[in-house]
Amino acid sequence: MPLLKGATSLQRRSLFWHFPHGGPEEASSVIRQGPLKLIRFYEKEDELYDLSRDMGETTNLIRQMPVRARAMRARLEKWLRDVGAVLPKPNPKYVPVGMWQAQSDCRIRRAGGVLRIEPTGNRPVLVSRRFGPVRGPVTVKFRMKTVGPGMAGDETWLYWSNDRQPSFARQRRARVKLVLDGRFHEYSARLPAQHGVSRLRLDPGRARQPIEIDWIRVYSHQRPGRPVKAWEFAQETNE
Ligand SMILES: [Ca+2]
Repeated sequence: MPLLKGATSLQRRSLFWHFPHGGPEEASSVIRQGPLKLIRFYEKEDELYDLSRDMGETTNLIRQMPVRARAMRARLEKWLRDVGAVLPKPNPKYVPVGMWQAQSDCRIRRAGGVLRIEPTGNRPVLVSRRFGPVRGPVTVKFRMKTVGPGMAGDETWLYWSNDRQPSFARQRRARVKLVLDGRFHEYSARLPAQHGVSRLRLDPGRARQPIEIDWIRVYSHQRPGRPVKAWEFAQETNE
């Protein structure tokens, strides 16, 4: 606790954690100041929570409180330097694409504002990286284009997992019937996620031609209207 012996008595007391493990995806460092908890992830955007109102860490305040978040991030960086923390090394083979990864039978990339899934086998599967948990039930909407009849399976499966149930299993999935006309359509799936959602898996269906996803948005039934999580695939750059 290097802070406790410091003479900066006017400085707000901070607590720190550092988790350099679990792969670059999960590695994080944490600073807590009063009710505020900032999580610095090493391969995705920081998250900020007010634990006095949000013990479940469902509402990321990083955009509402940018000044405070920057100050906490700077304080955390200083602490990591002071203690000589070992930081996770980026894996050069790991190329995040809008926070989604190909898990099997496909390659994915961003192109022209969409996530393009190029099947390399019969059962393409992609998974999101972990995100701040969203309380269930949720509705996931996505805009997707698949190829014509005869060329693709006519259903997509959406799986969810959470910290209590980290694996993807048949008990935690929803089926979406597809329109196979080679055009974009909006689809919607209700996930009765009792213990929340912190990761998604999408099995877009059997296809020999590329499938395109324009966006994926997650809506909490507790706060309908605006998505609580969204991937727009708008930028060509990696995260
Ligand atoms: Ca898009």
